Amino acid sequence: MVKPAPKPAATHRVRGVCPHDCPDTCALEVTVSDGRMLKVAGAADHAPTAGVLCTKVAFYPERIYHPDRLLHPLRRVGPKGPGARFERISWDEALTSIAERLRRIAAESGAESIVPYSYAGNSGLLGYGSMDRRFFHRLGAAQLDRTICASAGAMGYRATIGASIGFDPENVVDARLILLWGTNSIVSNLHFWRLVQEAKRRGARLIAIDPCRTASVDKCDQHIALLPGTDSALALGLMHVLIRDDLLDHDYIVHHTLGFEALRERALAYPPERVAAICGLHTAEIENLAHAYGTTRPTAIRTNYGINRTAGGGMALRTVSCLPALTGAWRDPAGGVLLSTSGNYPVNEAALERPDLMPKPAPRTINMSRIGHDLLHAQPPIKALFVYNSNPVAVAPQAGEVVRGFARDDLFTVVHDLFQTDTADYADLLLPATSHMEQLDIHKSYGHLHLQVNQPAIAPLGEALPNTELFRRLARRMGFSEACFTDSDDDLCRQAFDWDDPRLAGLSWEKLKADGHARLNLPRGAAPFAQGGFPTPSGKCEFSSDMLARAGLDPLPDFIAPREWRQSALAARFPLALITPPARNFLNTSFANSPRFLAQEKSPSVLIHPVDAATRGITDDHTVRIFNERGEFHARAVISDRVRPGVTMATSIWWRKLSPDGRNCNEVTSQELTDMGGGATFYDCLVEIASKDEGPGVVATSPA
Ligand SMILES: Nc1nc2c(c(=O)[nH]1)N[C@H]1C(S)=C(S)[C@@H](COP(=O)(O)OP(=O)(O)OC[C@H]3O[C@@H](n4cnc5c(=O)[nH]c(N)nc54)[C@H](O)[C@@H]3O)O[C@H]1N2
Ligand SMILES: Nc1nc2c(c(=O)[nH]1)N[C@H]1C(S)=C(S)[C@@H](COP(=O)(O)OP(=O)(O)OC[C@H]3O[C@@H](n4cnc5c(=O)[nH]c(N)nc54)[C@H](O)[C@@H]3O)O[C@H]1N2
Ligand code: SF4
Ligand SMILES: [Mo]
Repeated sequence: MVKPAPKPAATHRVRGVCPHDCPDTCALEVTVSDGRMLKVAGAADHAPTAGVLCTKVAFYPERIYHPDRLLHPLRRVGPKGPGARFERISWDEALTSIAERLRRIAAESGAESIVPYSYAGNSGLLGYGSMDRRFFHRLGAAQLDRTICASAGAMGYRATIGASIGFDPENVVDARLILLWGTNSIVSNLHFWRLVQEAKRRGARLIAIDPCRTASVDKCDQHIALLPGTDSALALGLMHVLIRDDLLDHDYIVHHTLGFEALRERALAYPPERVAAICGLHTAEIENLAHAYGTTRPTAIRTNYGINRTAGGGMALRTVSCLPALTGAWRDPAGGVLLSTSGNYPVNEAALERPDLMPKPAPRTINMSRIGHDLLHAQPPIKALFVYNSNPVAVAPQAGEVVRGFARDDLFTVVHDLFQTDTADYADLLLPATSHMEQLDIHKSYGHLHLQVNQPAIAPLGEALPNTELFRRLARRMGFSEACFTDSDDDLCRQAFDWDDPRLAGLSWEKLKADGHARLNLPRGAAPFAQGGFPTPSGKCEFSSDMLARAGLDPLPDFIAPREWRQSALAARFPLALITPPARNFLNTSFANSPRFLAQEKSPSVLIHPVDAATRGITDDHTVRIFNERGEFHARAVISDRVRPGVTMATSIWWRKLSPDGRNCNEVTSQELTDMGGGATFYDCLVEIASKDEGPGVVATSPA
């Protein structure tokens, strides 16, 4: 008798959302069979995703079922740091010992000596900040100022435009001129790039403004390779020419802007010759760019956070975002500027995070971009650190100090993650986190205008818990009896938005849950500020800002030079400007422990211009030392004219322990802050590079 062939296991599809800190917020279709995730595809019915994923997430089952996933709570045995060993414990033991330690530390040193440390490793509204915030607020822990990425640019942009709102990215296909200003879209905003390509097919001209000739720049019509941190000078130079040659929309300026006369005076102090010298450009590049910008319609500027990582990062976004109001580019649906779309969503943060649970007066605030410094020097001292959604030992600036801070024997550290990251090596207790495939969440986006629901596709692996459930359980252990600590994830999703807001008309949590995604109720093909109506205090585009004046800052746009260049003695010793933007195959440190993507990126590398390499005797593909007063890391030299002389570029963010020298680029970055928003200044970093004389560069060790 012939045995019947085994029936193929039934498969089904679950709707998910990519949780990574990426503007695209793709809608996922997860194929599941027998409780196991088989594959992930981009949802075809979600316009921004259009059925396409980046390569990182297209191989998502490899991340979810990575052999190194943490599956059980662990307690460290032996010393902190690389090579740390852990033993398995039960959740009951883990929660009991965390609750005991936190209670004791709060009693002895005050709850303010406990610091939560999290960022956007999970960008869902529940995963990013909900039950965790309630927990730390109720505990009276220090507040965390989440400045590591976007706070400077967001504040500069808000001072001008009023909120993180710009042109609707879907409209960009109709632009005639697109400025890609400090954004490598192919790497970090792939789905916007698709729209830019469509615009190009329809005849748009693309101009990239970037110190490096990136993969995206290769596909543009023109490249303006300015020096890093000089964007506001370039924008002022463009304004100068627009004003001098009267390429202005006077009617728009009169009705919809504030402070033009003062801006005019400021811009007239930035003639193209002066700007060319600051930016390292030719005068003609500035003149021609201004003329193209002032005479083409529609004109769109896509900018990103790459330009907010030097001392004047806030001013950079502020100054660039003044441009469309001068030429009236906002009148066109495909015109204006876009930094982020996140300000379009009526998120109910107060309901999600419950700041009302905080004691009064409110506990102190710790700036996450200075965690190294504060672990070593804050007063009163930090006694406990609770890390989730972030990998500070690898991502925070001036890693030497960060590592010394984390290594403190008297510091109690809890880390909740999917993997044993560089940070996890310093944990007293290491807790397993579920992936997004294993939990419910609701999403806004910072690169499009849709709301989305992430449904759990599979059961939690091992004993992993979502952030929400971890803090729900901890709250119970701590005896927090407020009703909000029993809210389910479904309750939290319902609380996440103000459903009565007109932008959500016709939507409810139930309907969104059934449909999977929906566009905000904003008119399609519209221009947000065609008739003015900026969400600023004056309702106008504010060339002059009272908000900034009140904060003791210059109310007008200006050029703020990178901090380290201003110090000529420093610049003489460390003459190269290092920028460390995202690598294509990593997402910050996520995916940087994947054998597939490590193989793609090969090894930490640094781009050096042939002239700079020759004067230093550096040969291609050999290991070099990149160093300054803060520290040193090693990378493979790639000699290339993709960077200009004086500028070097090393893509980020490698895990330290998976790098040949056990360090990464944040050894040399600085903990100084930006002009606005207390932001990190990763790209305000002077270094020197020397040959390491070790033969060809070493390829990174693969974890699996
Ligand atoms: N593949 C991938 N995608 C990512 C990330 C990742 O790590 N990998 N990270 C995500 C995160 S957290 C963020 S915040 C976003 C956005 O992250 P951003 O940091 O904005 O990254 P990019 O859009 O790549 O833009 C950086 C570009 O700006 C250029 N640049 C650097 N300094 C300057 C400057 O002073 N002026 C100008 N004009 N250009 C400059 C760099 O050369 C680079 O090409 O990307 C997200 N997407
Ligand atoms: N030199 C240099 N440094 C930089 C940058 C740069 O351009 N150059 N970029 C900066 C920027 S823009 C950013 S945003 C930061 C990013 O820094 P991080 O936010 O630290 O980076 P990620 O790798 O996105 O996420 C960190 C961790 O969150 C974990 N995680 C994911 N989902 C969950 C979850 O649901 N629960 C828990 N508990 N953990 C989860 C991941 O496994 C990962 O280990 O780095 C900054 N550092
Ligand atoms: S990382 Fe970005 S492009 Fe890739 S799937 Fe996620 S949202 Fe989409
Ligand atoms: Mo970021």
